[in-house]
Amino acid sequence: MIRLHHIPGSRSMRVLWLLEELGLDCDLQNWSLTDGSLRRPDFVAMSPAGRIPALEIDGRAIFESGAIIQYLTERQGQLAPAPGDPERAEFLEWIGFAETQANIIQALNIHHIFLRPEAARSVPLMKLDTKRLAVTAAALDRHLTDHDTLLASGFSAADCMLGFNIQALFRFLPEGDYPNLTAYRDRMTARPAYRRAEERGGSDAIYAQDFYEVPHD
Ligand SMILES: N[C@@H](CCC(=O)N[C@@H](CS)C(=O)NCC(=O)O)C(=O)O
Repeated sequence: MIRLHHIPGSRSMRVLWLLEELGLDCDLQNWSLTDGSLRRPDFVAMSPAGRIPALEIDGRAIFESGAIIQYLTERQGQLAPAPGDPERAEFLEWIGFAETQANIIQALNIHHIFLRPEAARSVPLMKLDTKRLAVTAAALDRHLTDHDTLLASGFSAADCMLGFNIQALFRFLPEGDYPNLTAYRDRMTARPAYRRAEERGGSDAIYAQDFYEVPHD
């Protein structure tokens, strides 16, 4: 039995999408970002920082989405260049890049959505993080000028690592500024496995607005 600890619209979407691409069934256990349950000892025993996702598989629980993605590709021998393959370094780079970008999205989620009261927000930090996110989106957009997928050899689990980012980043950046990234998002979200994951995982539980403008000082 494989069990994914999940919150709709969060990084666990990366894992759910990859499980669907690999044809692996899983049991889903839903959690909440706001009810304090991620700090419960039973959850922290699986994910010590109290973060989603965690994956129960092969008699243990694995935390950190990048580690889970690599574990699953190695276990199944699919959707990743093997060690020694010329594309291996690039695969690992994109796994790390996706998490760098996700951390900026997370900071913006905190500023725009979770931090209360509004007076506690820092407009300079919101501007800075929006600019830092734009740098990562522009880098992806440049890369995707001549790539349909992150790796030249085709779809891989590195694309799944962007599975939470490609939806969330356009809450803070205008789609029109990133035509290649927008087209990539549309290609990836049209994949049957992505659609199955979205249907199973439930609709995003984080955003109440389509777009969040940086407030004025
Ligand atoms: N590097 C971790 C980050 C996990 C993470 O921060 N997940 C968010 C949801 S997308 C979370 O659980 N946040 C709860 C919190 O920050 O308390 C990973 O990739 O698994």
